[in-house]
Amino acid sequence: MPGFSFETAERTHVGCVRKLNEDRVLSRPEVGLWAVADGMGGHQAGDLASSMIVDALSSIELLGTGYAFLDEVQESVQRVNRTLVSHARLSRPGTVIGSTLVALLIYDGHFACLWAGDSRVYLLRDGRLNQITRDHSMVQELIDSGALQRADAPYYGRSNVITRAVGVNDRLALDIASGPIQEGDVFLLCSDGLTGMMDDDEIEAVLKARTADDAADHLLKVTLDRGAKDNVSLVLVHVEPSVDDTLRTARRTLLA
Ligand SMILES: [Mn+2]
Repeated sequence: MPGFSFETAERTHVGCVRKLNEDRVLSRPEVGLWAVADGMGGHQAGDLASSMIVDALSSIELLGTGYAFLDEVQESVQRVNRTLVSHARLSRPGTVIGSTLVALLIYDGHFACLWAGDSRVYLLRDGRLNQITRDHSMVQELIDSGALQRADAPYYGRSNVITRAVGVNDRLALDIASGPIQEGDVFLLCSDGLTGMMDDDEIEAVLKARTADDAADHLLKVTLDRGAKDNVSLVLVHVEPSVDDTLRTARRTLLA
């Protein structure tokens, strides 16, 4: 099994309209863990929710197996969920202190994404961009039921209504998607502040042509140039051969 290394870039910006950035990003290439959380609730509550998630994921240690790693991430998120739900109960009735979450874990040649809400993970592989996550949103439910055409989704008025989030219910179901990684893979984690301003084809074109840092700058710039109505956050992870493997190959080539 060849080793992999990761070139990563992350950006988070308040946007052009909002006063507060309630998004949070996490990038821990040394552990193989990245995340985007998009908080909601106003009065600093959304800010609190997304910060608590990212703080919890910041303290996870590298564990012995992929399953243990995934379990630990899930348990951390569930703990935050319980804390937020009880916090909201002690507040004014109707108070919501919630956040979306997308997390990407990479361990021993495999990835796992877990998520709640409408933040997304995309994978660019072999020149094609695919959305790995499936939004927990009103729009996605209407598309699934056949009541709304995907092409009409950008014009649907309640595009920001989500159907699942961390901190909203006692029971939180996190969806999970997983698979093997390969050299050249590019993962993009992002909040709806990006996907609300750029479509998938545009994002694909940017990811294909640029390094992680360059692509991150460009995606943020386009979003801001178009008036970024929401906070915008993104994390890019380029999967590359490990430095050790590259040196070994080079040495073999020299000796040959
Ligand atoms: Mn948002």
